[in-house]
Order: sequence, then C-alpha cells, then structure tokens
Amino acid sequence: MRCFMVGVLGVGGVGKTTYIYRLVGVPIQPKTTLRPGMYRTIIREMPVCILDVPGHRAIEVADALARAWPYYLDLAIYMYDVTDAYTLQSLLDIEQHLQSRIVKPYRGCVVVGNKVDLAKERHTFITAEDVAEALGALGIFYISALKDPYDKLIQPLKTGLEERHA
Ligand SMILES: Nc1nc2c(ncn2[C@@H]2O[C@H](COP(=O)(O)OP(=O)(O)OP(=O)(O)O)[C@@H](O)[C@H]2O)c(=O)[nH]1
Ligand SMILES: [Mg+2]
Repeated sequence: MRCFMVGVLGVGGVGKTTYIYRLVGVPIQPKTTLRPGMYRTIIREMPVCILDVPGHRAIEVADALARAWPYYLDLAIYMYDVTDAYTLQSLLDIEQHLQSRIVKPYRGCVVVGNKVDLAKERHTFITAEDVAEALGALGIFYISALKDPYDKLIQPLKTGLEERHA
C-alpha cells in the first residue's frame, strides 16, 4: 500500500522533530536537524511517511523540501510556536516560496501551534486563524509536542487522512 506522505514544515526550533519523534515513538529529544529524515508509522491501518526537513529560515525550509521530496505531499503540517509571532508569519513565507515553484506541493495542509505548555509562563498565546485562512488550511491544532498524549498529537494527521477519503 502506498504511504500517505506528510511533510512537517516550519522555521527552525518550532518543534518539528520533537513532534515527529513523538508520533513514531522515538524516545529521545532531538538536536537541530541537519539533513532530511523520513519516518514511517501506521495510523488507522494506513502507512504514513513523515518527512522532516532542515532549515532555519523560511527559504531554507522551502529549498530543503524541494530537494528532499520534489513530489506531491498528501499533507503539509505547517508548525509554529504559539509564543513566537515570527514563526507564525514565517508559514506564509514558506508557502510563498513553495508556490513560486509553480506546482502546488501538497493536497491539503493543516496549521499546528506548538509549545502551548509555554504559553502561560510567557504570557503569550498567538492564534493562527488569519494565517490558516490564508493558507486554506483544513484545520488548526494547538499542542505541546513534548507533553501532550499521543492521541492528541495525531489529530492533525487524522484530519488529513479523513480529507483524503472525502
Ligand atoms: N516546552 C516545549 N518545548 C518544546 C516543545 N516542542 C519542542 N520543544 C523544544 O524546542 C526545541 C526545538 O525542538 P526541535 O524539535 O528540535 O525543533 P525543530 O523545529 O525540529 O528545529 P530544527 O531542527 O532546529 O529546525 C527543543 O529544545 C525542544 O525540546 C513543546 O511542545 N514544549
Ligand atoms: Mg528538527
């Protein structure tokens, strides 16, 4: 059976690799991602392949995706840090860099606000409605990749899988 292809996209440090490690059950905390990684798991009996890309700034992330996976993604997970407005705005920059390559790189996308566990102590919780609308996202999810249970973390993927059957 073909893998349901997912790419996790966002600028450096938002928690992409931490999130992917939780999804696939790698029990360590990651260091900065220096090269692309592909991880495999099964959700609702469907093989799911999750691509992790390196890159600090938006253009680097877009370039890294284009080099690592120049094919179609079933789902792009756009991730930002809910305590850092720059990381949210950067999602639009990543999208713009991807769109400028002409071919739409994914079938659907969702927006994930990560690090909600830090929102209280930092007195900041940046929500993503406007950006999600601009991206045409299927949904917005707020998570702590570090602390939330697995069942919560897979919700964005389930939404992507459901859309596929719609
Ligand atoms: N408090 C908190 N920290 C988090 C969370 N998710 C990730 N982090 C921390 O944020 C830092 C960066 O996480 P990574 O998963 O490496 O982020 P990344 O987006 O893969 O970053 P690069 O690979 O460097 O581009 C690490 O110190 C993580 O432990 C979260 O939900 N809550
Ligand atoms: Mg990483």
